[in-house]
Amino acid sequence: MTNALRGADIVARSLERLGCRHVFTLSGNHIMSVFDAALETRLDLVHVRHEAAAVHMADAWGRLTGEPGVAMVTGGPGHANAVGALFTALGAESPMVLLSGHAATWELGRGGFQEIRQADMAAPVSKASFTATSAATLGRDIGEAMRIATSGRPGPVHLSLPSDLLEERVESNAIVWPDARAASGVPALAASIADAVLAEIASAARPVIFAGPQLSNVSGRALLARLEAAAKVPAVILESPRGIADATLGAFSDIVQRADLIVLLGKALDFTTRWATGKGFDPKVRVIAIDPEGALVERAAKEMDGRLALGSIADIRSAAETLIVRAAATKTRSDGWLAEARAALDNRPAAWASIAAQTPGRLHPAQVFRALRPYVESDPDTVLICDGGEFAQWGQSMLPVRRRMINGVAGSIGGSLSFAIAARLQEPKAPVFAVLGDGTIGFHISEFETAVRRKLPFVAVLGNDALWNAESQIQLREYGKERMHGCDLTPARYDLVVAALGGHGEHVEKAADLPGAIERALASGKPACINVMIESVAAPVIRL
Ligand SMILES: Cc1ncc(C[n+]2csc(CCOP(=O)(O)OP(=O)(O)O)c2C)c(N)n1
Ligand SMILES: [Mg+2]
Repeated sequence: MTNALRGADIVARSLERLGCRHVFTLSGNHIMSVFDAALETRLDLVHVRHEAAAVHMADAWGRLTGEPGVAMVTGGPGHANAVGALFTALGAESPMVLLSGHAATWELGRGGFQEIRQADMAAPVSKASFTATSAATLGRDIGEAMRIATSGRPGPVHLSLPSDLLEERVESNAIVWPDARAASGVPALAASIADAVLAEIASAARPVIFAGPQLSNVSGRALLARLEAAAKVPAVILESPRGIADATLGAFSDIVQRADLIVLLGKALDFTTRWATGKGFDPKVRVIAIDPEGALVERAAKEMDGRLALGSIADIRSAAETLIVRAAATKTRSDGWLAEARAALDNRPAAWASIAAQTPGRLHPAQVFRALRPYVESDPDTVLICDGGEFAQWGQSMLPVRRRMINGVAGSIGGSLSFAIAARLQEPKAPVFAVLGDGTIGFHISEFETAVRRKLPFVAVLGNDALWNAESQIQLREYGKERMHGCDLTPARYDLVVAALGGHGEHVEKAADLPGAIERALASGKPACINVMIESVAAPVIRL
């Protein structure tokens, strides 16, 4: 067996062949053979403090680069910890692969160490979830997982790797390496259908385009901007659980209410779109659904009950390109409607420019983000991450950026510190800001140790109101002031925690002190946390 490789070597080398550079991981018995095999490759193991953080990092890598991020965790409890974070990646339509160690095949059904039905467990939060069955085909399995993660609507894929297959030796001529040229299988938008879509747009008075989260990265936004300019149709990404009412979209609800045609470009007709019915919509509004998944086109047809003008299964990016090319040949619309929509999108209440806290020693979130804005705008490549409840939504709507990651359609809080670490691995120079709440920082504060160890600086701007405010606001609204409980926290000094972990900490109670704190945090070259004491105010509402 001279040319034989371990299954673990096949895994590591397949990842390398497929262009993977960083593996976000946390060690464990089932995967130590892959750690060992990685020594013979250029793979960089970024090891973290909780398996969910590894998944969040792979998710962020996928969102930022469009290449599948890779997380690797151990079996049983490691896998269980990782699974929750897949929900976030699924909502964000992020291409990523979770590789989980797994009890040996010969142990299965016999009460093996950390044995659990891992593929079943991850299935509802993955595009595909499966377990490798032979050492020789591990490479093909990894290639297939990567292909599924990136094709059609991108998303997370889980693959479990039984430990005995990782240890098994396979002769080199029996190894099935990944096929990097495997096709995505999702069709392009036919020219005739593109023309039919453009004809519908031409005959509509007030059309809008809703794009899905998969277009929320820099290249997706640029593509959508080109489509908007070519078709003269306002095009927005619905990536927040607040959907059309996300304050990032200003007063766009007013535009949607008047729309007579909605083109869903890879956007599921779901709660974020309010299913295009009810008082926020013209009862006669028609919908076009272009989606990589037939089931979602069918769902749109059913939901719209006769008002689906057209449905087509197609790859979204190539569909947008086809529409741009063919729009050049159709008669141009006047600029009026698009100009109106852009004005609505830019709408921000005038009061935001001067609003200030009423409580001494506390800042209003708007004060925080007015101070942060010049630093965010100092570089076109700045990465902004918004995570948590009310505070972060102020940042989301007040800070214009090209590169941003938010909790996403999943509405799951806690990923931001991991997102920031992955962003810094990808972005060598521009500032990386994570804006988050004091409740949210608790999920993964230990990742500051990862960032310190790996020398990956970013600045976390923490709005500390000693409260899970978003939920507290629900209690206030729904049950009354006297029934608010179970959401209080202490005004803990998270900046001191970060300093103790080797990072840079700042504590701010006055607006005038914020610019200095931001500058010192950036200049420290360390992962930093600015603990800003804020007033508990509700998230910004521009339109309901
Ligand atoms: C994983 C997860 N757990 C719980 C929630 C519910 N939730 C949404 S926002 C929020 C409060 C966040 O508190 P904090 O980070 O302090 O931000 P604040 O609202 O106070 O600004 C909670 C508990 C959620 N969306 N996701
Ligand atoms: Mg809070």
